[in-house]
Amino acid sequence: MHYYLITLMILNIHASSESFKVLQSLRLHEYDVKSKDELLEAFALDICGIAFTNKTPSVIVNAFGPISYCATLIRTEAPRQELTRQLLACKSNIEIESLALNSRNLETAVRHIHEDGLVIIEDVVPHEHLDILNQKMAHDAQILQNRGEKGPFNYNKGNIQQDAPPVAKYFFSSIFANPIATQITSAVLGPRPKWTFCSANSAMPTLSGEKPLRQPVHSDADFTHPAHPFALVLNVPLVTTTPENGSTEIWLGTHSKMGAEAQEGAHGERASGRINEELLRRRQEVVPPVQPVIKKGSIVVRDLRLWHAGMPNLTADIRVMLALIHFAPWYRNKMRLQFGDDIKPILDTLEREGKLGLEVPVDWLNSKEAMGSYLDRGFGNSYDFDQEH
Ligand SMILES: O=C(O)CCC(=O)C(=O)O
Ligand SMILES: [Fe+2]
Repeated sequence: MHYYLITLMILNIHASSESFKVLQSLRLHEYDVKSKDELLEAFALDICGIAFTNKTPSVIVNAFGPISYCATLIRTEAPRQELTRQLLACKSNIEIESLALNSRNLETAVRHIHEDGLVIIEDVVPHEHLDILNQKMAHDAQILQNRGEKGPFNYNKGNIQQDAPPVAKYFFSSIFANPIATQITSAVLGPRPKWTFCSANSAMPTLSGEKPLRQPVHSDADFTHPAHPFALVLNVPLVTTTPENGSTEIWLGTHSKMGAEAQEGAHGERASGRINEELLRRRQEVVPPVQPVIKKGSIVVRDLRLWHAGMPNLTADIRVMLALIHFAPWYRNKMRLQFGDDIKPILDTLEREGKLGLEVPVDWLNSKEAMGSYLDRGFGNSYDFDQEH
């Protein structure tokens, strides 16, 4: 249909007034219009409309040529504005979703993960998706904070562990199965990393009358672990993070220096994985910690072993940061995700189209049930990231 309309439009654009009449008499279309300009506008509207009502990226990409060819023929203001809006919306979606790093950039990312234990990839997640998730999760964070002592807080009550709502409405593959993130984790950990942790940390605004509290510097790998990469955390802040709203303090290069012997606090305790103070003092003299500004739309890839600390949020707005973990394919961790079953077709489609690139062990719940239980999970250190020995 698209090609048919385009062909007719081209014939009509170039038709002389004589042959325009002949073309009309052939009744090749159903538009009831009088002038050539009106007819061309009708063709242009349908060509653009067909592209945008079919929401498949491949169709939209293929339609960019015809759209740019015929858009100038749309004279009415309302559809012109709608076309601009649709084009701007797919700018981020198509560019980002079909993106992969070239080999030089992938090498840079892999090098930084090996050398520093962390790399930040900017502009890889559409802001519209982050905004939708942020609205819901900031609201949920408040609910969890209100549980006080019984809530899933990490080290202190200013940092809440919380899952994203595990149903299709909030499952954006641009976030949860981001192709660039998977490209990087696969390059470091091996093909088809296992995604078995899907949660978030929320730095809460300091309550009135309370002191802003920071977490102790810690490693999330609070157990005896391999001395080579085995797990990478994907941190996706839902808003730009800064030292003011609690950007995580990170200690670059500490992932490969020491293991569990540097830590205090047994696994399972609320405050496990704390790095020994003397070791921190020594490391600070070599490479002091940093609290980077991380632009909204970025994904941070962090070695699970890296020393870091959640920091106080001094603003009035909650800072939610997703934390997904990809484990190496050979790593024998038994964790499984719990998702609502309306996410299954999304993952199946990604897999069928070769876009998933991950093993995703899931216990499927009825989606209603999933929405009823996702806020009842544990604090961060209650999860066991160790493997079978
Ligand atoms: O929220 C953050 O910035 C980091 C939190 C964290 O590291 C943790 O709770 O283990
Ligand atoms: Fe942590």
